Formats: sequence, structure tokens, C-alpha cells
Amino acid sequence: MNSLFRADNAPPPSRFNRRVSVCAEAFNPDEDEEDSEPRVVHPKTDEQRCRLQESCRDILLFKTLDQEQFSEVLDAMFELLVQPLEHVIDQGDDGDNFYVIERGVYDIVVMGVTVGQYDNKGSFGELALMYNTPRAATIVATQEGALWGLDRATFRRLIVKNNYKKRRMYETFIESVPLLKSLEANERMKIVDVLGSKQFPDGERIITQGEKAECFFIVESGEVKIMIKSKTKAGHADNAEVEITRCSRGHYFGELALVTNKPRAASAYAVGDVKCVVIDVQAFERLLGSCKEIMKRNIAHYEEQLVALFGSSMDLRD
Ligand code: 1OR
Ligand code: 1OR
Repeated sequence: MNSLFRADNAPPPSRFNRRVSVCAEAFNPDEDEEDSEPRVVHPKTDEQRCRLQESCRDILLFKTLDQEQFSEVLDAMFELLVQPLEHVIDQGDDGDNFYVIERGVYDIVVMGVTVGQYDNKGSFGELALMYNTPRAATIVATQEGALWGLDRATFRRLIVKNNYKKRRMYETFIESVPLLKSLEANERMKIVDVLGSKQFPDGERIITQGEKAECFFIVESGEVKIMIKSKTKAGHADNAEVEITRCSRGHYFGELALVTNKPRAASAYAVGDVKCVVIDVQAFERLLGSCKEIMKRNIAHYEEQLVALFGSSMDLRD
């Protein structure tokens, strides 16, 4: 990221302080040598802080931080402007910063092949910092954009330390999710490292039919109602929503659009207070690839139920 332009004209932090990568180390918070490093603060105008807060609102990795930790993260972040075709990250490099997208479209390139894209939201660059591994992908800006960077030391002190707590909190739950049974224990823990947890009050819409999909959900507590708008079911007014199923603890939803690359096929609503584990589309692709066969089998089952309910298939698959 040599040519990245810091919005405050200062050189990007920690570029000259890279360490040699060590393969997927187990993190022990009591041995973290970075604990004694001074707190990083990049002063911001009110306007910058507003934009930063907006960009970080839905970042899953920040969702399990407490308020004090979150505000330390915001203090430490610095603004970066990028130009079209700039490489924010190069595969194989050591990790310096974690990035949150304010705006811009970024290609994810692995071994020269574009495997995905970030479209004006999301974050990247957590893997090399979490596991002390070389960068797993190249990230290229396709247009002018703006990012917020978080230096490695602060990321490790706050996010990685918090992951240790997350692993203890979610280990039993994640092991109990039937979909994830076929994964190795360390693969399930990698899901825990990147998941976010979101709460939804009674009646709140979690997924909107027809929208572009960005994440995948597993119900942690409460009940989720799946509703579909149908023009074909006899006796229902056009566009009236009908309930088709409910999901409770350990059940997943929101996989269909990610598997088929189509808009959301149905809407999802909280019934009472609901808590869900949320995984973003990139982590879904990276970590749940081997579970896709199970999901596809269940999707075939949706189609049968769709025919039974509405009398015709709405073509849920590709
Ligand atoms: P990093 O620190 O390794 C590159 O630097 C970043 O790209 C990585 O963290 C992730 O944040 C992001 N495989 C590897 N890295 C990915 C992937 C990915 N998607 C986003 N990143 N995928 C598997 C490709 C075979 C998912 C593609 C959708
Ligand atoms: P999505 O990403 O399309 C809506 O977002 C989610 O509702 C969908 O993924 C599934 O996880 C979930 N048809 C379509 N979506 C369903 C269905 C379904 N059941 C659950 N979802 N069925 C077909 C009948 C209309 C099955 C009903 C039991």
C-alpha cells in the first residue's frame, strides 16, 4: 500500500515495523507483548468522527466490544484516501492495518483471480492480524475511495483479546449448531473469531425480501418468522406477506441469497426479542464452503414446500 494517501498527510503507521509471520498461533492474552504499548489516538474533527461512526456501525468485529473498547478503537482509527487500481493489501505481505470501508468498491483477488468484492461497506485485513499469517488476498480499489485504518497493535490489544472471550462465550453454542457439525473444531473457532452478535426487538425486520444479501444468520435466542410475498397463492392479495416458517435457537437463515447469488427470497422478522449470530458474506464463502452441500439439500426441500404452498416453484436456485 505504498501509494495510499493518508487524509491527514502523515505516513501510514507501522509500515516500517513489520514482523515476520508465524503460522496460526494460539492467542494467549496473558502473553501479549503489545499490551504495554501506548494507546494510539488520531485526533478527528466532529465531521470525521461522525463519518467514522457511521462506517463502523455495522462492522461485525466491533459488535462484541464494550463501549470503552469501541471508543478506543474509534480514537485509534485514521482516514485513508485511495485511488482507482491501488492495492490496499497485497497477498503474501505481513499485516499492518485492519481496514473499514467508508466508500468505494474493492476487489478481493486471490492468486490473481477476483473472488469477491466489497461494495461501499464492510471491512477487511483482519486475518493476518488475528493469526499472524501473511495476507490471504489482495485488495484492489476499483474507484476512488475512503477507508479507515486501525493499526496492528491496537487491533491485537482490543479485538484479538476480545476474541479470546468470544471463543469461550460461543464455543458451546457453535458446537451445538447442526449445520456446523461437519466442520473441524478449529474451523468452528474461526467462525467465532469473525462473527458478530446482533439483537432485534419484537417485530423488527431482520431481512427484507428483494434486497441484496450481505450476511448470514444463526438464531442464538428467540424466534424468527420467515415471511414471503407471493403473487401466486390463491386467496392472497398481491404482495401480501404470508408466514412460511419459523427459526429458533441453532437454526440458520439468510443462506439462500448467498448460495444462489440472488436477492433475498423472503423477509425475516423478530418474534419477541431475538439475538442472532451474524457472519458476513466473505466469511461465509471462506469458512462455510463445505457446509454448502447441506444447505443446498435443504434448499431443494424449500422448493417442495414452495410448490405445496403456492402451487408453483418460484425458482429458488440458480
Ligand atoms: P488478510 O489480513 O489476510 C486480506 O488480508 C484480506 O482479504 C483478508 O484478511 C480478509 O479480510 C479479506 N479469503 C481470504 N481473505 C479474504 C477473503 C477470502 N475474502 C475477503 N478476504 N475468501 C476466500 C477465497 C478463496 C472469500 C472470498 C469471497
Ligand atoms: P435468503 O437469503 O433468501 C430469506 O433470505 C431467508 O428465508 C432465506 O434466505 C432462507 O434462509 C429463509 N423459501 C425461501 N426462503 C426461505 C424459505 C423458503 N424458508 C426459509 N427461508 N421456503 C419456500 C416456501 C415459500 C420454505 C418454507 C418452509
